[in-house]
Amino acid sequence: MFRKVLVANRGEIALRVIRAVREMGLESVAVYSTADADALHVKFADQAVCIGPPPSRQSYLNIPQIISAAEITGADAIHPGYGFLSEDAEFAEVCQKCKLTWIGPPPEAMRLMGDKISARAAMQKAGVPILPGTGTITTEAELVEHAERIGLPVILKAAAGGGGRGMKIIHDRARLANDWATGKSEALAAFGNPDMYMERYCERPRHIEIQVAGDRHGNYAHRGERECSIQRRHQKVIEEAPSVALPEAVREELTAAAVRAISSIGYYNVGTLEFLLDRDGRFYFMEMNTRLQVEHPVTELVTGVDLVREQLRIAAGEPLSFLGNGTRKPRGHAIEMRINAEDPDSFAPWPGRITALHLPGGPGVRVDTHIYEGYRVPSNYDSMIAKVIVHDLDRASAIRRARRCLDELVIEGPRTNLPFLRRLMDSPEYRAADVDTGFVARFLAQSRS
Ligand code: MV4
Repeated sequence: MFRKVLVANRGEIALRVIRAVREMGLESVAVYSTADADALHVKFADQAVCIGPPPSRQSYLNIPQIISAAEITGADAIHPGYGFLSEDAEFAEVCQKCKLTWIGPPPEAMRLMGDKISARAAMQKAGVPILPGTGTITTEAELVEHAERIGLPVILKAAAGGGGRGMKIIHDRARLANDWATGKSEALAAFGNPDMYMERYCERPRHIEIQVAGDRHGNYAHRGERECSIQRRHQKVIEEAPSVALPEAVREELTAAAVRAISSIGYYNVGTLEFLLDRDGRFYFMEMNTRLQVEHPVTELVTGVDLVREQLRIAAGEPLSFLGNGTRKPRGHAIEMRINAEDPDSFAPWPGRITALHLPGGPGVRVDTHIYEGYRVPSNYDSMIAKVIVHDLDRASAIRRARRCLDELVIEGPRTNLPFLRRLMDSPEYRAADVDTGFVARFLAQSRS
């Protein structure tokens, strides 16, 4: 086991990782930008190193600065959290070259999954269902041929994209060439890679993801699904475990496919396979996230597994602490609500000082947050300032508990999405779990008309 872990992140996830590190009897090193000098992760860690000015490029994405911080403090492992450098295969390799244990998956698997075209090919090879689609489209003639073969509507996606960036949904043949051209230039600008591929467009799907983990001894396991259909512009707002939309037979197939997928690529550490679940209960691989996810706590609450501790154990060469697949049923129901400092109507970020704070508590309540009274939410980073996660016997009681927490939570200073969360949770569609990836957009359109 390594002895000192540098946490290359900020905010609530830096705290989450530092907590696991401390519980395992290890030392922690925080890194921070000058905008985060007053941040809790700096105070919680055993040591802290300033790595640069507020812009992420110059601090939390600055590989040489982070490696130097590890060397100066004698850290022997790096945990990247989520976002920032967490899916950067090159960073993982640099860590390894510098004799720092990378607390994450094999860089080759990160690269394979980072390219959505090679990811599709790998999944097909592993016998995981994918939607009818293509590789990189090279000519306009090819573009039209593929669209005719697959049938409209189709979706064009950037090979280097992910998380919904650079997608074009095409219902009309006349738009194909134009949207492809625009897509390519947007992809080139955003990712430095213009490659686009096509898939059949799946209408009103649910977004279901499977938590997986592998160790360095060839053990592979899943820890069930999360229902993540409640998103706004590809940002998840509410996540749950388990999904109430998944018939047991489909759950069995889906989790088995996810375990097949990671065993076929020799994946280790934790990861998530994202699937689209269509209206007929068929599922298709969408993408794999080779990192810990924001919504990991809902899985922790229904499985009792500490996923960050698991990551540290796996990176240290220890076997998975949970073997077997689906042998233990999820216990109860968990719901996570993301609290953002933003205008509740326009969703524009709303940085500023927290002047009053009261966090919810009581049975079955977990709050993962880095904010405190007097803390100033900087404008340089993500607007998510807290996650309220509840656990109860079943979905109906978990919703009541979640709703009670929203009433207890007081954040003064910046405006937050609390009013939006309350309205969402009070909607009949949410109550009935009658949701798909278009739910939030329809809900907003309706409440505005
Ligand atoms: C799709 C899709 C339907 N059909 N692909 C969105 C994020 C990225 N992971 C891929 N995404 C999707 N890919 C096919 N072939 C639907 C989504 C999707 C989505 C699309 C529009 C609006 C919201 C969405 C939320 C989740 C997934």
